Amino acid sequence: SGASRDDDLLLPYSRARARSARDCSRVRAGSREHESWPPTTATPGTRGPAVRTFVSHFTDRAVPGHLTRVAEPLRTFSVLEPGGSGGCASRRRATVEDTARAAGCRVAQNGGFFRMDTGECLGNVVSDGRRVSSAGGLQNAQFGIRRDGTLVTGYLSEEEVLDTENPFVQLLSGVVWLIRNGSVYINESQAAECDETQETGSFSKFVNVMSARTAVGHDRKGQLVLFHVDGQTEQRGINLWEMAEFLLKQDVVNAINLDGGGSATFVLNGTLASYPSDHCQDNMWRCPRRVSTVVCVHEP
Ligand code: M6P
Repeated sequence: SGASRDDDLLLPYSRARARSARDCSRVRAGSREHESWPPTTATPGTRGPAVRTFVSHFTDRAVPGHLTRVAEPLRTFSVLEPGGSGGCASRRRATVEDTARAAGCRVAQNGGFFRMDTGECLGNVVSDGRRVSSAGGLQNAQFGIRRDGTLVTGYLSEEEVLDTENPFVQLLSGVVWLIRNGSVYINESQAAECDETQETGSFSKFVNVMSARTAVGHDRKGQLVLFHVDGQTEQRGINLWEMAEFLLKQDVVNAINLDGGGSATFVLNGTLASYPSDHCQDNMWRCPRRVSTVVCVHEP
C-alpha cells in the first residue's frame, strides 16, 4: 500500500499520493515527473570506471557487492541489447559475460527487466542512439542520457521518450525510482508505477524481500553510478530500502532499481565477478542467468 496521509505531509513530492494501487495506464503525451542533471566535465586525470568491492553490513547481514563510478558517462556508458544489436527484436537472452565480451565492456551488469518465458525486452531501450524497445507509455522508473550528456531519471511519457531536440542516446527502464533528488522515493514509486514489469510477486514483496539487487543512477558530481549486491531471494541480499540508504550514503542523488534476483550479475573485464543465485542443472553449482539488456562501461 502507498504512503499514509501523515507520511505524505513529510514528503517533498505530493503528486503520487492520490493513487495507492499499481497503475499500468499508458501515458502517451505530456510531461511526467523526472529529474535532469546537466552534463559535467570530468576532472582531468580520471580515467576509466572506478570499481569498489565491498562486504557491507545491512541490519545483521554481511552482503558483498560492487559500486562503480563513471566520470564521463556520455562517452563511456552504453545500454546493450542481449547478445548484441538485434537482441531485443529476436527476444534473445544472453549471459552478461557474452554480451559484455563482444562489446569490450570493462564493467558490465544486467540491466532492464524482461519476460522470463519469452525473453521479451521490457520497457524502453535506447542503445547507442537506436530505439529498440518501447514501454508504450507504461509508467516505470527510467534512466537515460541525452545527446548533450544530460542525465535523466524518473518518469517519461511516450512523447518525452521520443524527443528529437535533445534525444536519448541511452535509455532503459527499471521498476522503482529509489532516490529522487537526494531523498528516498520508494513509497511514491509504489503508488505511481506499473508493477506488471516484475515477476517476483506483489509490489510490496518485490520492494521488501531480501534478494540480489542492482541499480543505476548518478552522484552529486554527475558521475554515473552502478550498484550491485549478491543475494538469493528470501535468503540473502538486501531489500530496496537498504539499497536506497546505501546509495544515499554514497552521495547518489537519483537512482532507479534494475533487475535483481537470479538476474543480478557483475562482470569485470569480461569475467564473472559476482555469485549468482540461479542453480545450474547440477544443483551443486550456481550459474549466471541468461538475461536481457546490459549496462556497460567501455573505452571512450
Ligand atoms: C528458479 C531457479 C532458481 C532460482 C529461482 C529464483 O526457480 O532459476 O535457481 O534461484 O528461480 O529466482 P529469482 O531470485 O530471480 O526470483
